[in-house]
Amino acid sequence: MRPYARYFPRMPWHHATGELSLDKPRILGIVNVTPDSFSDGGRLRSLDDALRHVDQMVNEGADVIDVGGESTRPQGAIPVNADEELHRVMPVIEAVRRVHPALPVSIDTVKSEVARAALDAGVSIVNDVSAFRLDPAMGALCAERGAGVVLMHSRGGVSDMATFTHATYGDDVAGDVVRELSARVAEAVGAGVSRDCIVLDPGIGFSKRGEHSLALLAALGRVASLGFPVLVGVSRKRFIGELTGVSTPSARVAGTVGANVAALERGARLFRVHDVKPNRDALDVAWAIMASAA
Ligand code: HH2
Repeated sequence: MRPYARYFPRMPWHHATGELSLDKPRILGIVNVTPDSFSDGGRLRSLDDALRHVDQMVNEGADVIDVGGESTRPQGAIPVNADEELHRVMPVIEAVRRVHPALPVSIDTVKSEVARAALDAGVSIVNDVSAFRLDPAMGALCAERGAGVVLMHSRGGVSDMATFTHATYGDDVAGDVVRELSARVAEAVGAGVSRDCIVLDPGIGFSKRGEHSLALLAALGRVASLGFPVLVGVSRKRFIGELTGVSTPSARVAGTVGANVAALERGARLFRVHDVKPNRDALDVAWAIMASAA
């Protein structure tokens, strides 16, 4: 088999308002409506700011907009209640749906109450960084609505999942993550979620030290071999700062691009990023090279 043939073609990702073909790298542009996110907290102060940011990401090639109203920042995030989270995300979701009606929107939440309101407002995808661990009602809700779901690997709760509290692995980090993700898939499928709605995410930086994130990215093919499309969220993360010495998260763009291209080559098809343009260009060029060898 030629080197990349196993990655072509991919089945589309089904979600609540249609499907997203995965015959090229797909980008989820991040909209954090949070005062405390680790790299961009408090940046979007008004609805106009958020919409301008969305317009820019769409013009730069984002395929999906991922809206989140609760930070999981490494320095101990402060959990928010559903009312506060809804108060933050719903105006943005409603405005994006109005201005870009054909654009799939995903909601980054661990709460079914928030996911339900977002789906009612036309959101297509539920991105749950706890993979339905923290709210058991998520599975049935996503199944009933035909939502696309991102099941991300993590351990612990919102306030400690991005810390090292639960970062204990055996010799084979990827093996541990694949086993735990498989259990989350079983839970989702058991709740009625269709297999073609599921995307898996290794949870880079979540309950993982730098060495764990690197080992996982290196072995990403093992996550891909579970048979679901793979999404990675490396954007501006701490392990990139450790490798490059760049301490300001927003300056970690080049390191982010490097990690995303390496992930693409190892089977990732979806990329959650803050900086769309540099990632779009790099992933498209890397993909063209891979496709010409397939
Ligand atoms: N990372 C973050 C949040 N949501 N979702 C998925 N599927 N994968 C990820 O890796 C992921 C995610 C954390 O990053 P960010 O949104 O930039 O920061 P914060 O949690 O501080 O808002």
